[in-house]
Amino acid sequence: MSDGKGLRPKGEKIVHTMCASHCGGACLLRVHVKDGVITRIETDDGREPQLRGCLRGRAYRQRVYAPDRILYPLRRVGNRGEGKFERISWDEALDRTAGELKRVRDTCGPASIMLAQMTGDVCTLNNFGGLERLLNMFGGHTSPWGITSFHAGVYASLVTYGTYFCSNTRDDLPNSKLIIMWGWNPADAVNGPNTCWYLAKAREAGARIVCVDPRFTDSAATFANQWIPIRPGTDTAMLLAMAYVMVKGKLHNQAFLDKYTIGFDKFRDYVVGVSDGVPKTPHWAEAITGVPAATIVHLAQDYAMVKPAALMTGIAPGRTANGEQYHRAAITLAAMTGNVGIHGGDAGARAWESVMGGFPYPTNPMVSAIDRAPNPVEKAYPRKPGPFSYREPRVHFSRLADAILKGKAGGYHADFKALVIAQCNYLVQFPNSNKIAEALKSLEFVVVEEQFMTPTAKYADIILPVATFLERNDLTYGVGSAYIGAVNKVIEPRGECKPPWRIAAELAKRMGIEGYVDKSEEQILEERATANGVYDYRRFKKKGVYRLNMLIPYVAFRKQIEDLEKNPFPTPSGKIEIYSQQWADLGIPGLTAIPQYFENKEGPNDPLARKYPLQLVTSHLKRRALSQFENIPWLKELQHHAVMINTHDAHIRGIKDGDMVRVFNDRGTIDIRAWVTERIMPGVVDVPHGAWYSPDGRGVDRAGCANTLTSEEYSPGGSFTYNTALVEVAKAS
Ligand SMILES: Nc1nc2c(c(=O)[nH]1)N[C@H]1C(S)=C(S)[C@@H](COP(=O)(O)OP(=O)(O)OC[C@H]3O[C@@H](n4cnc5c(=O)[nH]c(N)nc54)[C@H](O)[C@@H]3O)O[C@H]1N2
Ligand SMILES: Nc1nc2c(c(=O)[nH]1)N[C@H]1C(S)=C(S)[C@@H](COP(=O)(O)OP(=O)(O)OC[C@H]3O[C@@H](n4cnc5c(=O)[nH]c(N)nc54)[C@H](O)[C@@H]3O)O[C@H]1N2
Ligand code: SF4
Ligand SMILES: [Mo]
Repeated sequence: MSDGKGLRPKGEKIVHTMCASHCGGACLLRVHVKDGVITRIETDDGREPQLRGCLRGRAYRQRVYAPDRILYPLRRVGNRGEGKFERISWDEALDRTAGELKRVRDTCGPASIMLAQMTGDVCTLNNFGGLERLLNMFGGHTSPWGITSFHAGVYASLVTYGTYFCSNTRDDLPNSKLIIMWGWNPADAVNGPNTCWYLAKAREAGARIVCVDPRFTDSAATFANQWIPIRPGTDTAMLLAMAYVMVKGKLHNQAFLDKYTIGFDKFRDYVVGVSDGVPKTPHWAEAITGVPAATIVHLAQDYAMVKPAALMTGIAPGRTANGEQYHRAAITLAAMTGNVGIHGGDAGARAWESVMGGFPYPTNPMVSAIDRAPNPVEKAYPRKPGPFSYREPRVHFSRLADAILKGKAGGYHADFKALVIAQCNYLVQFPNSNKIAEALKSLEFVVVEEQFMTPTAKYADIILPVATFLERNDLTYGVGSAYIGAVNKVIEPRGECKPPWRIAAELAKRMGIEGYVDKSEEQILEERATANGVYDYRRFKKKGVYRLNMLIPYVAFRKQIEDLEKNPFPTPSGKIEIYSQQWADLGIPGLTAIPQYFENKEGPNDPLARKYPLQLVTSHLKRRALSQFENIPWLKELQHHAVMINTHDAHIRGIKDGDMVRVFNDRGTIDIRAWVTERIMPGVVDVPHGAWYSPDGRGVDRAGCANTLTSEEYSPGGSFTYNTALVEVAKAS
């Protein structure tokens, strides 16, 4: 029955809200509610471009009413990981949590309390910061460092451009004549709400679209004229060879480089081999990347000569062992071709959320409050030098398990006793799940804020039940698009669930913290919204969205390019730093002053490749958002969780499409279905991450969780290396 013209069952109302799911799409949801129950979910059907929700958002009803939803506070009664819990009251759960944290703080010191907090939903209030502030006011804690998604992208952008607000809005894509989707797959891994819409428009307008990716992705299948498969972790080599072609053919934009950049001469010397005797020729790159030299030459020529051109670099190639070099090399090419700061161009830098460049978007009030409640554990330490600045002592997020297991004996600054986990499926989403499971078993106290009995939650002593975004108020924003979304409470929280910020506020009371919050939720949100340009808050809440008034697409660095004198780049030199003195000064091996290629450990030339000959990538799956939605039946029907393996690699291992196979290395073994296909290049396999780790007691993860196989090594700059790992695949016995 249509709902639009009042044709809806009696007593049913439609509430507009913005989907705040972790994919970052921020689409409009029109939620039908009858008698306090969600009956169905539709999406935007208004004017184009619509903020049209995907199947995950439209299936959110199943997430809210899922049978495995955690509705009450729980206390563990079985062993850690066993999943046996009993219901307790909020009073008991909060008292126990506050009591245990106090005990650890008073007996072992606040540094023994670790916080593992992630995104949950892309929201302003119920997001990062709430617990950080709480624990800071409590006496401090150990914070992790490292951004799971785009650490390399952010760091490279900060060093080279002085900011990570580097992207044009997506509505600028149709102005491009050439779009290079480099490890960028917005048709699967949502990258802003209307990205594919604008890619389609660009294609209709005649743009040539090329995809550089080990996989023939849905983005490639839908939009690309050409697919260039490349070995994971070798992108820098191909980018350098493209620079070589441009330099040798004098195709680069020297005037642009002279005016807006520093250090191109040193980069050129490295590229042509003056400084190290190795010219970075297309043949040199072919041997490393697997991309034919002629293909590299053609792409370099096209990128240099077709104007304007957008090098849309994804962040996945940055999640590799030397990921920051890839981002720096890509930015350098964008400068060499003069595509920075113009319509239809792109600065070649990317950090998933930072495409909001230049737009006000509502930051978490708690985060801004953190500066007013600094972490006492970190107070005595100086800020780290360089643009990625934080205070020690911290532990890289991928090493929390190692730190928990080894403590001071392993050179860490404390022995860790308690872990607070919030909006995070730590065991599933972080590298080396088997080791994380071991670490979680060893702790004295683990509290988890959850909506579901995830593998991580099974290791909790106390589980605090969290309301979904359909059961609470908040603000959200679209990646790469100029609007702010109202997250409206559509129904009352189920059971005894509470929004995360409420849980933090109630914990504060039990922990003896005063002044944690001094405003109502509504006050906080209205203030944030109006401070970000929403002039009619009531109307905004009703419509669910506030579109910022933009007459033309936003172009990052337009001001710098139009008038550099008045608007220098926010770098030390005021220019784009192809040569970075900041990195030279840090003296960290791998963070070189100019972009350089380094061969990754766990790459095809590693001796380990004799034992584990296949390179693993771990993509973001269309039907999940990270590990969320994994338990939703409607979505499970849409897509198998399977390892993509090339027909040739499968054939020599006797594997047929649909077979159960074992993917393994020294870190672990998973059972998973095989997807035998030409859509992935030989030598590479893809296990999409997010399956709920489920070890069988004999060392085999039956769920096929990618992080059972990934490495806790991080790149020189601190990027996670989810896409650098070697594995072997065999038929499951
Ligand atoms: N549906 C859906 N959308 C999402 C998410 C989700 O889980 N599901 N997650 C959201 C989040 S939090 C984030 S951070 C973003 C992540 O977005 P991305 O990081 O862009 O997503 P990925 O799928 O990891 O990678 C994109 C492509 O890079 C390729 N790739 C991997 N390694 C390499 C490499 O070394 N070189 C090259 N050239 N290509 C490589 C993969 O094959 C893949 O096709 O997506 C967001 N959107
Ligand atoms: N191998 C591999 N691993 C990866 C990646 C990869 O590319 N490869 N990508 C990484 C990236 S980019 C990211 S961002 C991280 C994400 O890592 P996580 O943020 O840990 O991943 P999520 O699956 O979103 O887990 C959030 C959990 O919090 C719970 N939760 C608690 N409170 C809330 C709430 O208020 N709202 C919601 N919606 N959920 C809540 C959810 O039920 C869910 O279990 O994973 C990283 N892991
Ligand atoms: S694309 Fe993301 S934000 Fe949009 S409806 Fe789907 S899950 Fe929600
Ligand atoms: Mo992410």
